[in-house]
Amino acid sequence: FNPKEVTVLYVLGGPGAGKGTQCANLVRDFGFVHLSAGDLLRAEQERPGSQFGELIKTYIREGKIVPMEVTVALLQNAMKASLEARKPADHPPRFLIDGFPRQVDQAIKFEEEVCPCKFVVFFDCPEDVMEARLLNRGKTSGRSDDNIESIKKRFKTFVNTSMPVIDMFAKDGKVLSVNAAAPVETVYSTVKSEVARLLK
Ligand code: UP5
Ligand code: MG
Repeated sequence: FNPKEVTVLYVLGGPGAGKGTQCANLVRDFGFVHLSAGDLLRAEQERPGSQFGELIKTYIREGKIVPMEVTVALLQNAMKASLEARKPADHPPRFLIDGFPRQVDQAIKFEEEVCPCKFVVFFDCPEDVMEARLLNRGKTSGRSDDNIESIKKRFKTFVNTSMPVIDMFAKDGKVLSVNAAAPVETVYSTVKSEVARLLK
């Protein structure tokens, strides 16, 4: 596909910052297609015959970043499939890439070889708030990484490896930073008005 004809936003933030929750709101109001890299990896892990199933399982439980060849291919396939399924009357193609890129080299590869982003939405949230949310979600989520051991590892990876991605885009003035510790509706009212403004 032609990158000039699609709009991509990266939705970033620590584990449990509320990326998925806020993406659902943006889908409803702006007609984005939501692609969560974590969801795509979990689906690939479950897919019978996947050669990456075991690898993904281990990386997710350990809070480590899956080699980008796997993630970029899953994202690219999902973008292509979504574009092929479009009807002419649909919204112009807009994607929320949720939870990716998580490492500077991934960002550079995606920007150069797939599609540069228009801007980054960064959900900024203190660790104690994220930890409480994830432990609470863990009671029902069935996610293998919603336990205190995995959560601590995810936080470490976020600080050491993923924050530099946000810092890199911030140097180019491409980051919309939102306080994600507030209630869902408060966070979203800021996101909604700022995204509407920045999409223009
Ligand atoms: N909640 C949300 N917002 C709230 C608010 N404002 N107030 C109160 N509660 C709020 O929310 C988490 C929980 O908090 C929910 O219960 C929600 O109701 C509540 P959610 O919207 O799910 O937060 P999100 O930021 O999406 O959290 P998630 O756990 O999905 O973030 P992660 O970044 O940890 O998970 P992801 O699925 O992106 O990745 C998982 C793993 O996959 C990674 O650790 C890694 O191993 C692997 N991965 C890669 O290797 N590469 C990738 O590119 C992507 C993932
Ligand atoms: Mg999520």
